[in-house]
Amino acid sequence: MTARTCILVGAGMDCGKRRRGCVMGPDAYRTAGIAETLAELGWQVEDRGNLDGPVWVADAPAGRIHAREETIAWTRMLTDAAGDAMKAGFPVFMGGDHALSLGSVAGVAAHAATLDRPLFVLWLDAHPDINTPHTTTSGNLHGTPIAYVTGQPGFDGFPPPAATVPPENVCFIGLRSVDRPEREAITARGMTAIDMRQIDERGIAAPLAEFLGRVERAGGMLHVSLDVDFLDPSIAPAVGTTVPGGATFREAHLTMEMLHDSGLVTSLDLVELNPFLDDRGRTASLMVDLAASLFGRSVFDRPTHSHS
Ligand code: HAR
Ligand code: MN
Ligand code: MN
Ligand code: MN
Repeated sequence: MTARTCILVGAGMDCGKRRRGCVMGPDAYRTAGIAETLAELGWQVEDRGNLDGPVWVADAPAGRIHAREETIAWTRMLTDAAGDAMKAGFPVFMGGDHALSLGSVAGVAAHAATLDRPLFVLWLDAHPDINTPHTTTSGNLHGTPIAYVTGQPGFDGFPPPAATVPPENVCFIGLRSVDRPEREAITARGMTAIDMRQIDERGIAAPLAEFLGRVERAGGMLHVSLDVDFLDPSIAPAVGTTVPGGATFREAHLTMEMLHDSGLVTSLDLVELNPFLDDRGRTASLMVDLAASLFGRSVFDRPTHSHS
């Protein structure tokens, strides 16, 4: 059997918010050994290097949305790169801040549409990132990718996504910082939202297994977007938007292990790592270890598809 191919795509996008440093993310993952780690797990690894972001583009006129033009340029580039990478294997988008998911998910959705398969998105994050350019109070576009990829209005000037993700195919896990318009959008659109209280009460495995069962019954593809702030800041300090009360080390690994066993995941974002804020590389290393769990690292072999 030939090894499956994992495509590393570096995208040091740093314009989705004001605080800088995510530009260093892709190289921090490489320094933490992401390619070697996945290769040891039996994957063929192809590192496509870092996308050349746009040369800085001025917003004219400067508006309340931060770096709108630069984000539009990155979104076009990432949409194309994601479509290409999906044809070649299992892409890992190494960010970069979460605004990269406007493009990564749009490109993955377009690819799924060509295969006539439904796309599901698992959003592992303290935040649902479902503001639109109209509802955002910060003006930071890293808080908007879910609105863009589900086809919400307000993204004037952005390329209209070739295919959108049905809102009911999105599952958030780890929520603990949600703006009022975001809460209203989640409820109105019937999206699955597992907040930290539910994880406290039910554990993380039960709600995740329910969602994976839905993906499987639909014959879906699954894109996973892992924001560093999904994790508790005590284990993952290298992010500009820490929120206390996040996923523990074992909750995060169990999530990745179950995702591996499901066999459903077809693409992954690793986003919001800001190496400038890290403590001797521990957050970068933890993110690589979590990717390893998703790509098959386990203490003992287990039967796959354990959720069904
Ligand atoms: N909801 C807030 C806003 O729109 C904060 C968004 C922060 N997002 C991230 N990524 N850090 O999840 O500005
Ligand atoms: Mn996010
Ligand atoms: Mn977040
Ligand atoms: Mn199964």
